[in-house]
Amino acid sequence: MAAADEAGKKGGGGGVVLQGRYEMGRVLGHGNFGRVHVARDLRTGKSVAVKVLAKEKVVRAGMMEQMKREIAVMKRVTHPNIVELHEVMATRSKIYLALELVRGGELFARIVRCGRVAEDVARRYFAQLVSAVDFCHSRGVYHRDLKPENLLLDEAGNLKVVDFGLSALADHARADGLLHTLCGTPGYAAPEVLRDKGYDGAMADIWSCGVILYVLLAGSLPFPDDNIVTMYRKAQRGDYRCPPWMSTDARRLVPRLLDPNPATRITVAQIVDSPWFRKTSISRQPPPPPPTAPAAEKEKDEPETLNAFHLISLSEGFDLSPLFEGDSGKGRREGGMLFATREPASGVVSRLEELAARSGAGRMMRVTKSGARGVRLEGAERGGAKGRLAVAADIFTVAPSVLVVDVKKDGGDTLEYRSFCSEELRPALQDIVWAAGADPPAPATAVV
Ligand code: PIT
Repeated sequence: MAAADEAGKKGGGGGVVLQGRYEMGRVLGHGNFGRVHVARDLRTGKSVAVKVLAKEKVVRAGMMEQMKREIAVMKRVTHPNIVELHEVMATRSKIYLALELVRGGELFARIVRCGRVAEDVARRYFAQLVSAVDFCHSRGVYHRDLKPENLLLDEAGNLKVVDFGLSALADHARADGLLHTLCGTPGYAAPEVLRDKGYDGAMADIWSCGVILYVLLAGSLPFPDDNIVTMYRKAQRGDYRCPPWMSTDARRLVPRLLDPNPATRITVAQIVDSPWFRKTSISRQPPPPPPTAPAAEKEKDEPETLNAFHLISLSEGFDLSPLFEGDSGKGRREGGMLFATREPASGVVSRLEELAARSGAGRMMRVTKSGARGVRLEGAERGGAKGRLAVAADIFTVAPSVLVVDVKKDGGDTLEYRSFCSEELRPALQDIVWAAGADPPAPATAVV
C-alpha cells in the first residue's frame, strides 16, 4: 500500500500501521497531491481519516507554504461543521494529516446523484455552512474555495467543511485591508476576486455560499458557461434566473447573496435574520443518510448529540453555569457570565470590540487577542495591586446558530472585575442573550 512508506509496519489487523498509531484502511477519496484513507487510531480504537501527501509533489508544485497555512488554519478552527484536524505527522517523503472521519461523501456527489434538494433540506445544509463560515470569519480565517466538492456529509446528514488549502488569514490583508490573491473555483468565486483589485475575504465567502445555495435549490450553476470570461461577465451583471419552483423567500435571499457589489452584499447577521433562513422546517428530521454510508462500520461509542434547545431551556439568561463543570467555573464564581446567544460568532466578537473601544473613563480597555479561543479584553491602565484587569470571553458553538459565551476574569482585581461585568459587560450584551422562554428557536430547530 502506498501509505506504508518508510513509516509503516503491518499491524494486528493486517493493515499497514502508520507511526505505530494509525492502522490504515481503504481509500476514501483522492484529492490534490494525495489520497484520503480510513484509518483506526490504535490508542483510542476510533476511526479517523488520514490524508497522505507526497512531499516531493507538494514541493515541486511550490505548495509547501500553502500546505503549512492549511495546517495552521485548521488548528485555529474547531467547529461542529468543520472537519477537525487531529494530528500532523511526517516522514522523509510523506506528510500525513489525521482528520475527523466523515463517511457520507461530498455534497457534490449528492447533488449529482439526486439533482436539486428540497428547500427544507437545503436550509439545513445552508444553515450549517453559514455557521461554519461565520465561525471562520470570527477567527480571521477566510476559506476562499467554498464549493460542494469541499462540503462533506456525515452519516447523520450534517455538513462538514474541508480543504482550507486556499484559505487566508486576516493578517494577510495588504495595507488597504483587502486580500489580493486570485483564487477559488471560477463558478463559485465572487466577481471582485476575479477582477483582481483586492477583495474582502468574508464577502467573497458569502458570494460562494450564495452559489452553493443556488445549486442546492436549482440543481444547476447560476452562471453556467464553458468560457470563464463569459461566466465572469454573467456574475458581474448578476445575470441568472431563478427556476420557477424556488419559493418567494428563496428568490428574495439568493439575489442578496449573489449581489455583484460586495459593499451591498448581505452579511451573515442579515442572512440569519432573513425570512427564508428563519423558516422552521415542518420535518425536523435530518435527511436520511446518504446511501454510500456503510452502516456496518458505524461507531458505537459516540456520545449522543446534545440538543442545544433542551440544554438552554434548563437555564436562565446569563447563567448556564450549573450545566458546565470543571476548572472553567472558577473565574465565573468570581462574577463572570456564561450565556447562550443566537448572534453569530462575528457579532459577539464585534460587540466585545465595540465595548472595549467605548469602555468608560478610568477603565479603558483594549482587545489584546481575538484568536482561536475567543476574545481577550485588557485594561489600558496598569490597575491596582493585582495588575491590569483582563477579561477573557471564550465562544463555543453548541449547535449551528447557537453559541455559548463563557466570560471569565483573566487578570486583575476581582472587585473591579465584578463591577466591570455588572456596569458595562452585562448591559452591553443584554440584548443578545438568549434566555429561556425567549423567542421560539424557529430557524435553529431545523438545523440541530
Ligand atoms: C473524506 C473524509 C474525511 C476527510 C476528508 C475526505 C478530507 C479531505 C480533505 C482534507 C484536506 C484537504 C482536502 C481534502 O486539503 O473524513 O472523504 O485537508
